Amino acid sequence: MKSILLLSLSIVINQSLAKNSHTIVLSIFYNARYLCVDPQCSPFTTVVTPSLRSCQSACLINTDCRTAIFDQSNHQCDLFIDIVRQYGQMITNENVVTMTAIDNRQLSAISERNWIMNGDAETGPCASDSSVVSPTDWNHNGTVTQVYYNNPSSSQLTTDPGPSDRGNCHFYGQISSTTTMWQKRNFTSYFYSLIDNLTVRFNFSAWIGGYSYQDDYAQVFLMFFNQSNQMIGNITVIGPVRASDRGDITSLLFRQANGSVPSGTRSFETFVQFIRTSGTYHNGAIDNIVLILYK
Ligand SMILES: *[C@@H]1O[C@H](CO)[C@@H](O)[C@H](O)[C@H]1NC(C)=O
Ligand SMILES: *[C@@H]1O[C@H](CO)[C@@H](O)[C@H](O)[C@H]1NC(C)=O
Ligand SMILES: *[C@@H]1O[C@H](CO)[C@@H](O)[C@H](O)[C@H]1NC(C)=O
Ligand SMILES: *[C@@H]1O[C@H](CO)[C@@H](O)[C@H](O)[C@H]1NC(C)=O
Ligand SMILES: *[C@@H]1O[C@H](CO)[C@@H](O)[C@H](O)[C@H]1NC(C)=O
Ligand SMILES: *[C@@H]1O[C@H](CO)[C@@H](O)[C@H](O)[C@H]1NC(C)=O
Ligand SMILES: *[C@@H]1O[C@H](CO)[C@@H](O)[C@H](O)[C@H]1NC(C)=O
Ligand SMILES: [Ca+2]
Ligand SMILES: [Ca+2]
Repeated sequence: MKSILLLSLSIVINQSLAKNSHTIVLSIFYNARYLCVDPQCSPFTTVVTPSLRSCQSACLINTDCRTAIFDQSNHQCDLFIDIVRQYGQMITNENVVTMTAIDNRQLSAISERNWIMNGDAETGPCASDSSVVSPTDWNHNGTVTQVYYNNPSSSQLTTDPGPSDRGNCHFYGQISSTTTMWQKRNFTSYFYSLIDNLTVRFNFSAWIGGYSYQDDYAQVFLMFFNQSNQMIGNITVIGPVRASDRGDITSLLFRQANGSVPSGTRSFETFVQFIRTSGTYHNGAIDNIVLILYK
């Protein structure tokens, strides 16, 4: 039968990389797999290594590696920038070894993760007709719908100007005159001291647009909250993109904002508003909503 318990902290290696005089403490967890809670997590590097030892080395020589998984059955070695408690947990998994590195190497990026869940409308079902399909991972009010491109109801075609990585689906208003979707998420404790020392900046972007000369539009708001759930700092708005901005052409245009994450921030909310001004269908549309933290 499969083992049930995590054999925690079986080995601790102190390894000094003389060249950079760094101390790296590597903890090795047998029969354990790092599982990221965010569906968008993926390893930044996957290699096939002959042994556990060579997977360890691959992590140690890579400045950005903080977690590595070695699968003893197929020798796959996945390197992650994530620190386990930032985004995930350990689960029991026979024949898999997870290594976590604690070291004083400077990460080149805080996190290249998009903090918005399903910002690209690719998670969960999409409407293939004029029905309402509420967006996955978002709270919503009204008919806001996750819809396939090339659906006549939303009018956005994959051949219209827009993101090159648009995938299969996007969000649109569907039929309500005003409809909204929003999500509130906590940052993980790993970021608290960085944020409090004002070293963290954010990059917030989306592709926003609509249909032809119709002025149905969308805009996105970003708000930060502190420990007592009070809003702090400024509200960041991207959009709206009006028909005149699009030259009356059906399209999605790139919009972005950046700034510093206010000291004391513990969570954020992204709020998307769709306003209809023309016709029955609400053609305000949006895709690829991204929030990235960086130094
Ligand atoms: C939902 O939208 C309607 C119409 O715009 C508004 O009256 C209502 O307050 C909204 N409800 C919530 C929970 O936002
Ligand atoms: C976010 O943190 C607050 C306060 O610590 C907690 O009450 C809430 O449940 C957390 N939300 C999520 C989605 O984890
Ligand atoms: C942030 O500042 C506090 C107080 O100055 C300090 O104790 C802490 O180590 C700093 N944290 C980081 C990550 O720089
Ligand atoms: C911010 O986002 C834009 C668009 O994705 C990108 O071009 C830019 O490099 C980003 N900046 C940083 C610092 O990540
Ligand atoms: C949160 O922000 C509010 C408003 O600025 C402030 O009154 C409160 O003291 C803050 N709470 C914490 C825990 O920082
Ligand atoms: C809020 O906006 C004002 C005016 O643009 C700016 O001076 C200030 O630095 C911003 N605050 C934060 C926390 O970004
Ligand atoms: C921040 O936003 C400004 C104004 O849109 C833009 O010019 C600049 O390139 C952005 N910086 C980064 C690092 O994305
Ligand atoms: Ca998409
Ligand atoms: Ca319309």
